[in-house]
Amino acid sequence: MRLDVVTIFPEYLEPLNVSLVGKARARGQLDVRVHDLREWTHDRHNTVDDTPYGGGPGMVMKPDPWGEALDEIIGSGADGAEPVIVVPTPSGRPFTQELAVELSGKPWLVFTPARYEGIDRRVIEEYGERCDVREVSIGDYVLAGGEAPVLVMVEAVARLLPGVLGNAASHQDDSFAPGEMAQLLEGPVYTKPPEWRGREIPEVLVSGHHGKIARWRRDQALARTTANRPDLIAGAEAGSFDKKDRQT
Ligand code: 6GU
Repeated sequence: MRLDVVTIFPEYLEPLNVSLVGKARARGQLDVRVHDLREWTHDRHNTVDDTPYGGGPGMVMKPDPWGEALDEIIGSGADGAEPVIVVPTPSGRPFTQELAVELSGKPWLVFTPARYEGIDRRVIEEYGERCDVREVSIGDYVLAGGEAPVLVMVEAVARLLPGVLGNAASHQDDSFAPGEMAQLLEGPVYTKPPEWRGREIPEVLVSGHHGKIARWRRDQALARTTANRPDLIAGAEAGSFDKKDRQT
């Protein structure tokens, strides 16, 4: 998968050299290209923003540098290849595991994190007519720019790529993954030693009884979801609960 990021803070994307994403790059599973938007400015001050038409606080990112950057980057793809353009914005559609899975199936993503009050609307319109453009928010709070959301989205997508996670099964039971535990948060986990500061692990986990362990894990997941995300329980279909699920 190819990933391009256009930003005025390329150094903010340094974490893409580390850990899971960094290793996927080193192995050639990810081709990540971070670009400085100011390379597509032509004035002495490398201006990327200006005052908003209609007045109001803050600054708006000018369309020209974005247009030149995106034309060049999109044009650099293989014959006829078109990226999905992901525009991080608090006004976008929610970034979900479902969207991460969809994006992980695309060959090429271009991220356009903005600072200030966002990008001149005409840029989104223009590329919306040429490519698949997704305006995406990572949650109901406001950040100073889209760079941290790009780190979040790239990590969520990269770990779904074949061969990127050590164990392909390790995202099968993720919170929010489809399947038997769909809509449930993951329960607690334990490792050695069996007793730590007088605290013992739940006995069922060393019982060797796989049915009982599965039942216990599901009850833990239900309890945690009820406490932390009651909206997920309320939104789940009745059919996603079995008769042994304790209803609270
Ligand atoms: Cl994608 N950008 C910004 N600036 N703030 C956000 C966001 C994105 N998602 C949630 N808050």
